[in-house]
Amino acid sequence: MSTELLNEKTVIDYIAGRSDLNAVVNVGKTTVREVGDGNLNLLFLVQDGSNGLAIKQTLPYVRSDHSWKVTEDSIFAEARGLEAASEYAKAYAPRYFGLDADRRLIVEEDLSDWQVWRPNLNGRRVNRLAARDTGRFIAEMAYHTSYFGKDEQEVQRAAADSINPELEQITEDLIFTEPYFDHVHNSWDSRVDDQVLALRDDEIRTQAAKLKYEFLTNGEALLHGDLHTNSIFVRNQGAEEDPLPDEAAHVKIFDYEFGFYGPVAFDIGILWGNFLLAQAREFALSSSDSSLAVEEGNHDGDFHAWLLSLYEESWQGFEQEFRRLASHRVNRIFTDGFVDHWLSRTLRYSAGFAASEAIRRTIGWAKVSDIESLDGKAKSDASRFALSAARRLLEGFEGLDEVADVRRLVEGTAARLEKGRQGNVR
Ligand code: SR1
Ligand code: MG
Repeated sequence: MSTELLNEKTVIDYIAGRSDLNAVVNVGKTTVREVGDGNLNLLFLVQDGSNGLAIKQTLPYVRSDHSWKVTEDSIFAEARGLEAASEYAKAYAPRYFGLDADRRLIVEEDLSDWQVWRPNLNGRRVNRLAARDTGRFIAEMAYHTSYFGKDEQEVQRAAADSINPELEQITEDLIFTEPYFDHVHNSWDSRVDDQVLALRDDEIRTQAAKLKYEFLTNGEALLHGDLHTNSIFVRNQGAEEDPLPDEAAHVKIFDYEFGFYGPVAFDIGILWGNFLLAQAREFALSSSDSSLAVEEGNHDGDFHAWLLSLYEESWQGFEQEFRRLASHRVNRIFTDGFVDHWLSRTLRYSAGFAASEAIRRTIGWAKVSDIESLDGKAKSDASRFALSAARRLLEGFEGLDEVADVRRLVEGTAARLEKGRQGNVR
């Protein structure tokens, strides 16, 4: 039986009944808004003018398709992720007020003075050091929940406690299978038919299968599991003469319900896939015949260059932090050479997972506003860019040597498609 869902009125009664929460917000003065735009949850923001709380409750169905039933137990993954992030990557996590297992909800800090990253990217706003700090977040979680930072039995117990099979199944289907077949969840602009149909090919499926198998079998660390740019809050940068200090946290990571023990590269790859989607939008908007104007006050060239730098910035944030942490490793057989090997392998799979994410967000279920908010030719240009770069990453991820290769591949895609704007170049 499903849990009783809260609404904007009953959420106040709920807080009134919990002394730990009504000590934070004054229930006599609160306003409540349901602001969830994820697929699987309600999200209530409760504010009293000075303080706020966010209450996230799982839905028993997909918000946009109530006939698609989903377990409400993903709230336990959410709670595990929030708990781990609060312990290991505190600067980058919302303050966590705990799980109510019976009501299938968690309570966390209200971060409405931060901004969700994707709309900022869509609006061509630069968020300095957000990529670095997301990389650092991934490194903290990777080190502290894996065999690098814990002993073997601890990791194996934590992995067993973190299974999340129903939500993993969603990822397995939506990311790693459906886009490569004819499936009712798929849709796309008919101008990229050629690219979509070209994905239904055994060599491409073999590459997708390698990534799916890695996702299924490499349970090395507790992942976020859905680290796209709508799962990341970024911070107002302040005036140019008064920027956030470099050492302040520039991101807060939320929405942990897809978490499980999987490959660290999956979190990096989902992030990179979304950078690629932002680049696809940028490519479409930079077209001379685009009717969509660049937002006033933004330097197009600066934004473009910054966007291209995000793969390196996030990887360097990740690698530097991981190497710093991994200088103290629990497993003494893990030599420096092994750390180098692990990082190289993680880099390659990150590029592969980036391709999987970009493809599914372009043609599969659960699309993104980077492309969906475009119309006509701009939308098909963005789709073509995303599919073209992703295909090259999918074909070549195993041969990448360094993170700059990812940027070069994206730049090469832009140059190639620019030449063939009028043609049908893949
Ligand atoms: C049914 S949930 C669909 C998608 O939304 C989330 O963002 C995940 O990426 C999932 O695949
Ligand atoms: Mg989510």
